[in-house]
Amino acid sequence: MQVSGTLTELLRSDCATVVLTGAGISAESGVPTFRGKDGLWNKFDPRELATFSAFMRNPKLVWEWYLFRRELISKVEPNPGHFTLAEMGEHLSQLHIVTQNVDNLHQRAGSTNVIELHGNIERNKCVECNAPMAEFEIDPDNLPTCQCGGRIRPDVVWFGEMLPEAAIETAQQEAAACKLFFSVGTSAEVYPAADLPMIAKKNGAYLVEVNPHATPLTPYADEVFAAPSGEAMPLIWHAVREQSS
Ligand code: BJW
Ligand code: ZN
Repeated sequence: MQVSGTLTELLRSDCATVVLTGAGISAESGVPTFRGKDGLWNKFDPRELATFSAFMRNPKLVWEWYLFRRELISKVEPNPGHFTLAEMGEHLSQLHIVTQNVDNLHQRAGSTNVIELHGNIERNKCVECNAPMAEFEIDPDNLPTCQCGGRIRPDVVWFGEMLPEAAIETAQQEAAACKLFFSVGTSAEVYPAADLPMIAKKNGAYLVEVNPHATPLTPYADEVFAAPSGEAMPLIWHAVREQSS
């Protein structure tokens, strides 16, 4: 794996940089991805688990699925991909992390100001009034309700639902304004997140993809690291730091 001079120069110039992450960045921590051979959607049907109508039809089933994943996520640790991004954030004044992940691992690695496009699995909210509910322990046989009477659901974005307005608007603005855009560990198949790299590219940004497998974005990338993010991100950052010293 080689890091180009263009990429190290861009990072050294402290230019506006956006990093879009997906499930692949957490794969090396032991969090399953969604698509592909070992992906969650290979074993579980998203129409029964990741839509609002599925939740209203069978809240117990959907909650059991989210409780299982909460438990799994609570037991894993951030990996070198997350830690490298956190370290980059300490040195680069205009680094923006935009994640599709709901697992909190960027924050646990030390990144601040992470834009969460698809919510956070640790939070709950009311289906009626959107009020947050802090209680973490949920009993699937005795599901809680809000003061308003609405059902409590995980605060994540399901298919067919709008993304949090401020999060997607800020991400789109940062994508349009950046000079360097990284797409890390995402299949780039789910919209509107999948538009962000192309927004950046159309506005002149240098597009870098980090993913062991090709995606619909690969032909448009200026530089591709066909490797796990836990290896590629430290390598890239090391090349920048080495040049600076
Ligand atoms: C590694 C690695 C390693 C492995 N290192 N890499 C326009 C066109 C077509 C369709 C639509 C459109 N606009 C909207 C839609 C509909 C839909 C959509 O995009 N569908 C597509 C599937 C076709 N989008 C929506 O419904 C969104 N809402 C919306 O647009 O509202 C407006 C609207 C409403 C109604 C109609 C029209 C418009 C909402 C999307 C919500 C997505 N929710 C989920 C679940 C979140 C909660 C939960 O966790 O349970 O979000 S689905 C799932 O996919 C999750 C992810 O965030 C998201 C993206 O997946 P991601 O992160 O890319 O993971 P994978 O598994 O796909 O890929 C992992 C990658 O990692 C792979 O490439 C590996 O190779 C790689 N990898 N190891 C680096 N070590
Ligand atoms: Zn309510």
